[in-house]
Amino acid sequence: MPNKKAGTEPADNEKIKDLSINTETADGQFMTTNHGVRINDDQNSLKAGPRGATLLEDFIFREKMTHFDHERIPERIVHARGSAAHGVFKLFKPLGEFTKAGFLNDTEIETPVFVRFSTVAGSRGSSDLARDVRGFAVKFYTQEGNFDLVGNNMPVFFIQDSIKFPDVIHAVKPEPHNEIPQAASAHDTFWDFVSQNTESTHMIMWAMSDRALPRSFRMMEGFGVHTFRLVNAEGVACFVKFHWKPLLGVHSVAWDEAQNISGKDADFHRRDLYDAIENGDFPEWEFGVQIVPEEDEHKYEFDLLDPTKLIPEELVPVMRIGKMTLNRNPDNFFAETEQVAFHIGHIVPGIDFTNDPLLQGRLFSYTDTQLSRLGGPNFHEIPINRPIAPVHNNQRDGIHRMTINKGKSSYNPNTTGGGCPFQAGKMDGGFTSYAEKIDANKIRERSPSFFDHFSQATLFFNSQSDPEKNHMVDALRFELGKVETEAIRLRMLMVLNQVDKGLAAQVAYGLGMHIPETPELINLSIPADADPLSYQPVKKEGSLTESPALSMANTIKDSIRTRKIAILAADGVMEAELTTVKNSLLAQGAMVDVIAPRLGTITGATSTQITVDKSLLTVASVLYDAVYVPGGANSVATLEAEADAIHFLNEAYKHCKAIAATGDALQVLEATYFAKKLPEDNSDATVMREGVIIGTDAGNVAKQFIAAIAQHRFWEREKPRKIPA
Ligand code: HDD
Repeated sequence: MPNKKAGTEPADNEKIKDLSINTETADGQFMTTNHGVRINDDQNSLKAGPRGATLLEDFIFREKMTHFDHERIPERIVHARGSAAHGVFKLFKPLGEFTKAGFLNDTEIETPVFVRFSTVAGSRGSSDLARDVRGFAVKFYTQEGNFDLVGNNMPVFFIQDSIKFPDVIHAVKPEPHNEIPQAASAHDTFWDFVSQNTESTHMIMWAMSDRALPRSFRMMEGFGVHTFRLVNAEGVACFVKFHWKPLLGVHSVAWDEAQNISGKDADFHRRDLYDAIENGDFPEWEFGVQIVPEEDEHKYEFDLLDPTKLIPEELVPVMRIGKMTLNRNPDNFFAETEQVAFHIGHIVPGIDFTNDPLLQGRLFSYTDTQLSRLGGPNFHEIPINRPIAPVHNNQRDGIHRMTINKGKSSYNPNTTGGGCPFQAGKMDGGFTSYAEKIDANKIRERSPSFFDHFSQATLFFNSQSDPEKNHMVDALRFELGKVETEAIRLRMLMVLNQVDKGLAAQVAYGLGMHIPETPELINLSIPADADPLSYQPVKKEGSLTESPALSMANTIKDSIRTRKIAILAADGVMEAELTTVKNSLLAQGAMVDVIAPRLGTITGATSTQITVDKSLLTVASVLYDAVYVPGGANSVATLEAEADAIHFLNEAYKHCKAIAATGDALQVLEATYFAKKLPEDNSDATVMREGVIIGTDAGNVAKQFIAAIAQHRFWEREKPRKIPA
């Protein structure tokens, strides 16, 4: 079946619908057993008299209960907590020079996609806001079969060889004796592992950065991590790294905020994705590639096959070639989000693997895990996993087989089935592996080109803005502060000292510790009898000391689309001010909630009834990007005396969000802890300082407020003007 052409209704994996039943439109249908027998009462079990024992004969009860008892399947061993959406991928720059993959050549087709975002360490029911890597897995249903890009929101990984994967995951998961802590790396076993496994150092820098606390899945970058290969129609190959660039920019929340959100709304990211799609604010990413010609394989001071290294965008720019739009929420969480099975080995002709030892091991793990998670070898028949390309082969039977293969031929070669299915030659689009030349000894060893564990960790740290660096220091103080074994903390300080002496010193200060005078180089990959210095990277031409692309401070900050803004109001609010600011925000695509001490409506100063969206009790400032307080004597008096409203504002200030007030609402701000940090100029002019906007002209305030929200956060006020909240 061809992919849908642009201009028709959103492309879709139509086969998903084959078995679907819409409970909302199944009007007039009788309730039945799973075998089609109409049920006349499913609320009372069959009993020996109204007060008697339940009878074993009750097949209606037994069937309902048995199905229920088996409703849960094992959660994913990692990435258990996830949220997903359907969408489309549209190419705008054909890549024929580099790959023959059809979906990367034809700008006319819309390729359906299904994307699942996730955290890594937590269980299915854990909070979205854990400090963690985020999974970013994309299934492209291309005409030539499914291509799964199973990536993360960070471009590197903790380990270089997948044989270590069980170790790093055991270390980060809750400790086995007491199953504590949930969805958190801040504990002994994780840092014990990391401090002895210095190849993790670069990834640790990312995990301790704000990237680990996304504001939204819609505001995260995605990375394929490994270096893959592209192969063109002539059989010429090049190396490639895949990127997703969010059109809303890359934004994060503060750590204190993240912890609060986990309590106030553990589904914050899931809800955000779902709501945005329901509102028609379809999340969008551009798809990018970094191409490295084969002959440049050894040009860089890092090894392209080493998954703990990135290719700085300043060295190899990201070429944007297409756009992905997520435009439909799943109909059923279990059927789609839970049962989707991604696999790094699902590739299509024109894309191929490299010898990255992390990638190679993943090729085994993904099918293996689905066998136990989804119960057998036929998980490709689950609707969400079915390709839109036709499937014909001689695989048969097994648990949960859905396909009914007709005829007697299930082997190749055959004449009983007319020789079908035929193997596809090269001209028919048959997949052929890239003919890489291999001539090697079998060994269990790491290439010395993988031994530099610190240069890019330092590059990442150096590339951050001051607030981002401060957050990393705080994150490390927090995480290591939770580590109970002093020797582990000490070892980590020695590791950090090799990344940046200032960073290590600041973390050490927070921990009340000293870094040993002569830190040893801990690097278990280097042979024990070798001189560590002999494994330091040789600086090559073009080596960088900073990569601005790595800092979120340099992200796009030009829009407030889909940002959530709170308006605090009570009876007596000045409707004109509220409406002016609210309408200006809505016109820019923001989402606005009027929040009052109670639900229902409030009565404005000129008696208008204003609908209240949320009560102060059910929300918190951590669930919003900015807050505005309109004037009006009674409203101001109520809010001034309302502890939850003052707390709301204090928290918004503490988390560096934009805050606006018009007219006499300045009085409400004066009841906060940050009052004395407000601009002194109290004249009619609209004043904006570090994201706090005060003025009498609601139109002017709205304009400046919008500019401030687009900046996302005013991190520069965080350290010098810290307040309690
Ligand atoms: Fe993995 C799931 C991403 C290394 C083994 N992985 C999984 C998911 C993502 C990633 C996004 C969730 C897919 C979904 O939403 O269903 N994994 C990565 C990245 C890695 C990585 C970016 C490094 C570059 N993974 C990795 C290694 C192994 C695994 C080295 C084992 C050798 N990953 C798995 C798994 C999972 C998985 C156990 C659990 C559930 C699943 O596969 O379907 O097989």
